[in-house]
Amino acid sequence: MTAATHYRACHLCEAICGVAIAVEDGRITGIRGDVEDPFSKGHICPKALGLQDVHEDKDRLRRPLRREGSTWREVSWDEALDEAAGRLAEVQAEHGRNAVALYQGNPTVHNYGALLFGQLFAKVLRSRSLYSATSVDQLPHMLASLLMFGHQLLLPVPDVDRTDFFLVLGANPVVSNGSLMTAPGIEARLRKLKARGGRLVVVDPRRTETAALADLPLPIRPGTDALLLLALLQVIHEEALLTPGRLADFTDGLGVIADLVRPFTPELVAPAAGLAAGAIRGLARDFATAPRAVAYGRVGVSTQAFGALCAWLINVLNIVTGRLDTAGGAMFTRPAVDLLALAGRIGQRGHFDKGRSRVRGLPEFGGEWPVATLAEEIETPGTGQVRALITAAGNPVLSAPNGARLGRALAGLEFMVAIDIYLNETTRHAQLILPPSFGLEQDHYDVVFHTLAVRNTARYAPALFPRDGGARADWQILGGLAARLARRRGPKARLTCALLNRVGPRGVLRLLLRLGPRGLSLAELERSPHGVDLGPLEPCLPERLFTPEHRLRLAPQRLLDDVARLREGLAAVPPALQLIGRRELRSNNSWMHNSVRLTKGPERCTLQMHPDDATARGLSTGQPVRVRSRVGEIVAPLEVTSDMRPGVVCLPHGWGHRYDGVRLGVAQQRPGASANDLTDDAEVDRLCGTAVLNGVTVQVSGE
Ligand SMILES: Nc1nc2c(c(=O)[nH]1)N[C@H]1C(S)=C(S)[C@@H](COP(=O)(O)OP(=O)(O)OC[C@H]3O[C@@H](n4cnc5c(=O)[nH]c(N)nc54)[C@H](O)[C@@H]3O)O[C@H]1N2
Ligand SMILES: Nc1nc2c(c(=O)[nH]1)N[C@H]1C(S)=C(S)[C@@H](COP(=O)(O)OP(=O)(O)OC[C@H]3O[C@@H](n4cnc5c(=O)[nH]c(N)nc54)[C@H](O)[C@@H]3O)O[C@H]1N2
Ligand code: SF4
Ligand SMILES: [Mo]
Repeated sequence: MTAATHYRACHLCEAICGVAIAVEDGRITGIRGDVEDPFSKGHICPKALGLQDVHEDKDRLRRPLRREGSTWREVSWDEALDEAAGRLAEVQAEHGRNAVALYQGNPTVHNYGALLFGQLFAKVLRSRSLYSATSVDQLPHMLASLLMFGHQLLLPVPDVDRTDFFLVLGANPVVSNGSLMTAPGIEARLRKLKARGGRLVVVDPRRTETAALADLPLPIRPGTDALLLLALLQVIHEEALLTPGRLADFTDGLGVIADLVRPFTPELVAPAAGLAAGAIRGLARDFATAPRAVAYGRVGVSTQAFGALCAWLINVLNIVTGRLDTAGGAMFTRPAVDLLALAGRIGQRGHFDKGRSRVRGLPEFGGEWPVATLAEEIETPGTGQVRALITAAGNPVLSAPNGARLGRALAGLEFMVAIDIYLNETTRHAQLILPPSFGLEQDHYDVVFHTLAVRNTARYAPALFPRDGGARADWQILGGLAARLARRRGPKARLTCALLNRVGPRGVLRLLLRLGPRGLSLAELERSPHGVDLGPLEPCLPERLFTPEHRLRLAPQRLLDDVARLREGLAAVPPALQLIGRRELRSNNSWMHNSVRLTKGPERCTLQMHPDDATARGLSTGQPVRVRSRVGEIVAPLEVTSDMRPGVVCLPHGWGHRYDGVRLGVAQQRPGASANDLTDDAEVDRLCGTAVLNGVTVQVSGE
């Protein structure tokens, strides 16, 4: 019998916890937290066990599948890749390059091979029809960084371990384990903040697990955070609490902001935001006068009607109070692989609105269109109509707004290929499914989340298991498709593909580490299986800014202009019920519901509603209720709870495993309903095209 312990970082969420996986005779016998990981110090969440469950899941696909009528046949890798590349090339030859679209989903960013080779594939595809989960997620934060700091990836991270005052808007890190804030064991970090006398304020329409820890929960009306932020800034200006400090030396637009915020008094915004003016005023004073403070916002503020304004104003609040680039404030990392610096050096800093989408005229961001427009791009005839699609690690039927419509659109494609480990709600529409090996069969380095971490660390792990007979990694599939397309493109593309396929992601990583600010070698990391600590975040401005002359742009015109739209909304009568989302600890977007361990217990896909709203409709806990929106309706069991703000109901996303042909035996037994059968693809943040997934108008009645 051979027994060993393998150390790696869990790749399931942004927290990158170190895990210790015990293996005997090629089988996992236990997964626990790696106490020697200098960053996560032994913390894991229940999902870590899901690494084993997904690895061993008999529904997980292991061989390429080709759809033949209503059945699937296993085919060889060469056959599958040749056919996929051939069909994509045909569609492009007949209808133009943009007739083939690519959608890349969330697991891509947790898999450096998929990330690097996804870029290569997109380049060789030469289509402008690119989509990803960014436009249902962090796009507004990236846009704010692009417009203010000159680089879409230069994202500030809240220095939670050193702050005295943590203002959280629209995030639930105790459950999500943090986002755009890699901080394993965040709950313990928040408890430490409080133990050292610090304060936690959580702005959220729901009393979440994070809000439950707060000194001050502020149950805001969905979609009104930008108004709250303007009012906080108004008080700070009116009461002369401005303290930009050394930031003033390289900040443009302080005066513009002073003028902008003047009318937005707490009294003006309080009724719309559903908060007391006194509470807003008090919060502004406390934030501005705390020794160290930081404002931070996530999904609840980015996937709403004014996401870009929120992301911007959070940065503004941090800047005018001198909290940016200072310990305990919002800081930037110096990661061992500094992709953004490398990209910045060759002029790739991101771009916005360099073109408009064909059907609805939504702006591009970073070379991608908002996924809210994908269904209509498939359905609407004309030059540039999308007729074929590649999905890579994405499940947009459950994760994009009006997912049911998107599903119908996918059914009408001429050709679709999915790179995915499951036959699910999205991939069932493909003609070919190319399943990659799962995480434990791949080596791992987090190029993205070390960049967003509250401490500089680095960690590399080799594959735990060999890829079983002939399985391929995401990068090999993407690289294989790219190489086949490249044959039709010309010598330069051919050479690039051949070279990269030869070097592989590991070779690229070795180079990226060497080129990085720490000059690390892969060998050093391999000798440190628990990861290496590279120290706390350190001030780096203005040098790290990518704007001309390294100046902070506090008042970009595009954002200023959008304030008029916000102001119009002030007078609007809010709908009787607004839907928001939630995440829960044992679930990961749409794709971990096939684990018995993670899904057993009480039904999780419930509609939460405040008792007053339930009484008014004669509804009670446990009964199935019908939820309707402009685009669709679902039925879900009701959960009456005073955790909800009156007028707001809450449903998690990622459920709805109800379709024929899906191969998810466990998930299908408790399918739940999809929140994105209610979210509306017509509703986007009009400035940047990000989907409005929170604050959706709905009606609820008994079944
Ligand atoms: N209503 C509502 N909708 C939301 C959100 C919300 O809060 N509310 N959140 C949004 C957010 S933040 C995000 S990031 C998106 C996510 O949107 P998506 O990325 O489209 O969806 P996921 O559910 O993450 O699906 C991941 C897919 O990748 C597959 N997969 C898992 N691991 C691998 C792998 O290693 N390789 C490959 N090739 N495939 C793999 C899974 O089987 C699954 O099909 O959803 C968004 N949608
Ligand atoms: N367990 C688990 N962890 C995850 C995931 C998961 O599915 N499950 N998904 C991962 C992904 S892809 C991401 S992007 C991160 C997301 O990480 P977070 O953003 O921390 O997670 P959410 O739970 O979506 O938090 C959003 C919060 O915004 C609130 N909210 C909704 N509308 C509004 C509003 O208008 N204003 C304000 N102020 N608040 C509002 C919601 O009530 C919710 O509590 O989590 C990651 N981690
Ligand atoms: S918190 Fe995230 S990274 Fe840590 S064990 Fe859970 S899923 Fe994995
Ligand atoms: Mo996300």
